Amino acid sequence: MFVWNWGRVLLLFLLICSVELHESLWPLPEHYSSGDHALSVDPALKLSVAGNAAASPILIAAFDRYRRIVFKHSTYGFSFIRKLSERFLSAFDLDTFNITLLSDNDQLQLGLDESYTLLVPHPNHSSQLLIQANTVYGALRGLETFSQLCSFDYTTKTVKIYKAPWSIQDKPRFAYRGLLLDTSRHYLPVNVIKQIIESMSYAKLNVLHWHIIDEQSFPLEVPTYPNLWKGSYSKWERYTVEDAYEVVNFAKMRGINVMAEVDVPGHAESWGTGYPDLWPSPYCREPLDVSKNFTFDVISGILTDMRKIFPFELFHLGGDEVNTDCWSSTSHIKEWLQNHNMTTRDAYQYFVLKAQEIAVSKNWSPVNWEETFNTFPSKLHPKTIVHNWLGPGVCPKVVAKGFRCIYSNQGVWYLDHLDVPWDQVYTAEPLQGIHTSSQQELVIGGEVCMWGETADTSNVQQTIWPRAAAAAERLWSPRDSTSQNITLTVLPRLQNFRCLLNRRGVPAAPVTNYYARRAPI
Ligand code: CP6
Repeated sequence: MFVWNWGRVLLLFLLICSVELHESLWPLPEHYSSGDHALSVDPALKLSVAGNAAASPILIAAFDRYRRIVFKHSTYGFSFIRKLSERFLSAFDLDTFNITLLSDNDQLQLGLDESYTLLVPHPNHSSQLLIQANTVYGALRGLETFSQLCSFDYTTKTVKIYKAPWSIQDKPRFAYRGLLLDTSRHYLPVNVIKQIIESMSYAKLNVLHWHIIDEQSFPLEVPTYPNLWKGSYSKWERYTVEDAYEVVNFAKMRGINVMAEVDVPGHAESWGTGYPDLWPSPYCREPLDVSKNFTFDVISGILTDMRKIFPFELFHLGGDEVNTDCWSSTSHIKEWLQNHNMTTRDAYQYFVLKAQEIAVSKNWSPVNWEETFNTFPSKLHPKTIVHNWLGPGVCPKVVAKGFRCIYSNQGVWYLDHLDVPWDQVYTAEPLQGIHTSSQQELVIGGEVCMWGETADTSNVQQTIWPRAAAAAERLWSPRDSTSQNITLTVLPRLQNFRCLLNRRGVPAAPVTNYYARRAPI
């Protein structure tokens, strides 16, 4: 009995210490090695950029952000004597950050090169940190990793990197690492969206899927059809075109793409507040009226206006949960179906394909929820990316047909499902059931979904975090880097990342297992 107790105490002690001693990186890099030296970092750390993008504003702004994060506790200049001695005795081990960019291409696109090498030297060898990356976005990922190596030493009041020298070679496992935000069920102010984008960059997520509009509200300004945003909850709960630009640019500065969604033909009731002709009838308001050219004129107008705001090559057209009862029960649509010799299922296909053509004509690759594939798999435009959500089964079928796929299995990656514990989020596998490498390559990644019915400004960030981070590591780190006994190998590191989010001002919730079992120690 006593022996067992002491064993448990010792185990607990080791666990607590391991939080301190274990690598604290999240998500885990592809390759890394470390040593056993501690280095101090100069708060006046100089940025020295070599290569093709000597004055990249994205890099310079990022360096400034990370400087603020790393040197939050800086006491540099605290005393005149100390300042003098630091100046002349060069009291810090690391004084320069050398960043080399091999290309000056700062186009944000799917599959862009986010790889980087980060070197923290041996103290006797150099006083320079080093990042080498092919693009500025790779350098941003490297700066995030660097910031996670730094910690404040409260005894010496300096920022230190432990376990130097570090050699880190890293790149993402998947090109698409997304988070869905729903601003239709609850409006989210622009500042809150920005905070979430900022926090995504800490976990190396790189796509914000902005589910802007749905049946409940239409918050976005569309200049071509200015009555559409009459479907907003109020005139304060709206996004101007300028707001949307600001979100996209804020995200770009952090290497994050914004993929907008216009979910048709279902999930669009709010459009009819401004243009009631879009409803089958005032009494039956969904899906959008398939029989009118006006419906497709409006979609075309929305996409024309949105094309100017959203440069990302993917555009989400929804297509999920379409209940066609209003089509078969509204007389003018029923007549139209008969004249065109169409069933409601044919009309659903007709609608989705027509919307796809509009998106493709604007040089977008269309993304659709999986029902479109499940209903007419051979008819979809070849550029289509199918977005999974109904359980884990569809991506194997999608890639077997040669389409690309995004994994979002609602059983594990719907963040509004509060009863899903972190370890189930973590162990979800986008490539489950897909065995050939040519088919695996068609899974471009995955996305966690923060649906807005039960989340608004008051709780959205603590619902996203920390579980979105579990998915972020699944999408970034090598498949088998951390597969065994995740309670011992992963949980302390996730708890550490959750605390890092809190330290940076992100209200991430504690890592609990919610209503499910607690993780055994
Ligand atoms: N809204 C839209 C939703 C959902 C989907 N599309 C949804 C469905 C089921 C659950 C959670 C969310 N709220 N437009 C499905 C893709 Cl459990």
